[in-house]
Amino acid sequence: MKQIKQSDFLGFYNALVDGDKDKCIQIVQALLDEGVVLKNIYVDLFQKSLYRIGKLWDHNKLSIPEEHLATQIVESLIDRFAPVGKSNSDKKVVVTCIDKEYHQIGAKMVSNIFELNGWKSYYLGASVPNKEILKFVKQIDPEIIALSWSLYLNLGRFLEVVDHITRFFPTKKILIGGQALSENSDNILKKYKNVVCINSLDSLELYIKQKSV
Ligand code: B12
Repeated sequence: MKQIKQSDFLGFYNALVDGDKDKCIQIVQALLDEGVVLKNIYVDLFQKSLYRIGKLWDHNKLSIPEEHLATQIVESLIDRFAPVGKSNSDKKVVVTCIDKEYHQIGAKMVSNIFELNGWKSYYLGASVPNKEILKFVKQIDPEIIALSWSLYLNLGRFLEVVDHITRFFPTKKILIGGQALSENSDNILKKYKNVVCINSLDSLELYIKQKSV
């Protein structure tokens, strides 16, 4: 699989920090033309850049508007280069962020990875209230509910959603991913036999392929 060179990463990263959307588009298009797959673009270009930008922002080396601009550019690139017409099975997934969780880019990538693998994905984006998630799951009846959890402070709300889905839909799988998982919350989730924690798009793709056969 074709990898992204450090020089391409730096070119993209600098353009992103400068807010140069056109240059970002050109770089992504060129990489896709060279045969780099979308998953690598997501992780080795977008995610890597945003994690760096998060650090700069955290250390007050980047203003809030500059961070927001970079975030908006990345989101627009994900939409611009999204897979289309890939869904070819009756398998369904609902991908969502929980209430008060505004980090939606990871979830958007997850949704697109499902679509690239033929699934019908219902991507709901940021901050969906608990009872609305439950109603929607009842309406759509998906095989999987994928929850994205970035902000550790949302732990209480997050466990409430997991608890309710488990209680009302005990046969459904709940996939969980996002940066808050690394804070030892795997342990908290052990008691839920229907929950699968996944910490990378590579592992997600493997999991989807197993579920698709
Ligand atoms: C952009 C951003 C925002 C934007 C988000 C806008 C948007 N449209 O998404 C805004 C401005 C809203 C925001 C707000 C805040 N943010 Co913020 N934000 C970020 C930033 C810079 C990038 C996030 C991002 O998109 N990363 C790139 C994506 C691709 O990475 P990812 O989310 O990890 O997703 C990958 C994997 O985790 C996985 N994955 C994710 N979800 C799922 C789900 C499943 C099912 C699976 C299988 C996999 C999976 O797949 C993805 C691809 O590999 C990060 C920095 C960072 N380190 O990420 C901080 C960061 C996430 N934010 C943080 C904080 C603290 C906040 C605020 C509290 C700041 C404040 N004081 O107001 C608020 C909270 C808002 C809220 N209630 O949610 C912290 C979170 C710390 C923590 N873990 O608790 C971070 C880490 C910054 C930091 N260094 O401190 N933020």
